[in-house]
Amino acid sequence: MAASTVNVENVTGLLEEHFSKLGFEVYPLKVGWYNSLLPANFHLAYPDDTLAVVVLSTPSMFEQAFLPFMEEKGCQVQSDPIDQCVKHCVSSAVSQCFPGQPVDVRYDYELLPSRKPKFLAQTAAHVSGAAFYYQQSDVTDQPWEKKKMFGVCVHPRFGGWFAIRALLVFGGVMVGSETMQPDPPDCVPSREGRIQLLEAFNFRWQDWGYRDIIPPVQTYSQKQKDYFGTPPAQRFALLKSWGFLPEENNQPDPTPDTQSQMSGHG
Ligand code: B12
Repeated sequence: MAASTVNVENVTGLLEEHFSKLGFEVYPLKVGWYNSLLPANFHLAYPDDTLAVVVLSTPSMFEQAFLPFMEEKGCQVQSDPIDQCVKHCVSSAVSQCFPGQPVDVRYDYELLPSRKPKFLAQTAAHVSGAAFYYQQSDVTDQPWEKKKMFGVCVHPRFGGWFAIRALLVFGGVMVGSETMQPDPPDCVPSREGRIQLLEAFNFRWQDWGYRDIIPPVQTYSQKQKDYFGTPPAQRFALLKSWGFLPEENNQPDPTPDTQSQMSGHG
């Protein structure tokens, strides 16, 4: 597609068409909406009106994209299989939908040399209107004294049963100034609900209760729960037991501390 004909509607339209059968959702945003909330060291170095698109995985990504990916490419997978699958899906979408066009693709698991994430997934999801980002500061009269509580996004349809996978920045594609920033649906409006959400996410995230803070239209299948419930280091063994990887497949090298905690974000 020629750069001059590219606009927000056809970028999101093409991506939606490509991704809809793979269990991903896409939401457009302006770089300026994102940068205006962040300190300079997190800014995306593009003009404020530049188009970006945040990509989420929904519960059906596992069956619609991941299992078929493992079936086809499983033998070649060396690092985190979900990350590799997402990368494969996003890079094929970009090269098929926008051949020859420069698109800056950033994945949730990628770090800058400074060890900071390449983009803040939750802030991007919030400003695109995809999922409200509930932070400590959204609770009045906080009960936690000085403790730092990590924030969590809630999707209006999937609750916590989704992940934020990538940000695509379309340098040179500008969003019209008439486009208003959408407010994400505030699905957890009460103080009590927000306390419950943040405590479940920070203290009991392993039991996944935070994901059901609102009734979701769909959750992860039992197979997907088994996968994400398995520690990352043991997932290759689980995939082998499902018949995906050849017995002789080498395990990847153990990853350094923060990386190994972060990989396998489901
Ligand atoms: C590092 C990281 C971790 C670290 C540290 C956690 C943290 N939040 O810092 C560790 C390893 C502990 C971790 C753990 C988990 N993580 Co984690 N993690 C990340 C990662 C890679 C970066 C987060 C980060 O460093 N943020 C930096 C801090 C400074 O950002 P911040 O607190 O949001 O602060 C900014 C905002 O406040 C903003 N801001 C200021 N004012 C305003 C106003 C508004 C309105 C807004 C919107 C923003 C805003 O400015 C601040 C920066 O200056 C993200 C993916 C990504 N690329 O973003 C996933 C991510 C946050 N993790 C995620 C998950 C699910 C988990 C786990 C449950 C693990 C799992 N297996 O799934 C656990 C649970 C957390 C816990 N209880 O400990 C999900 C959260 C999904 C969601 N629904 O929100 C993410 C988004 C990954 C994903 N692919 O979806 N994680």
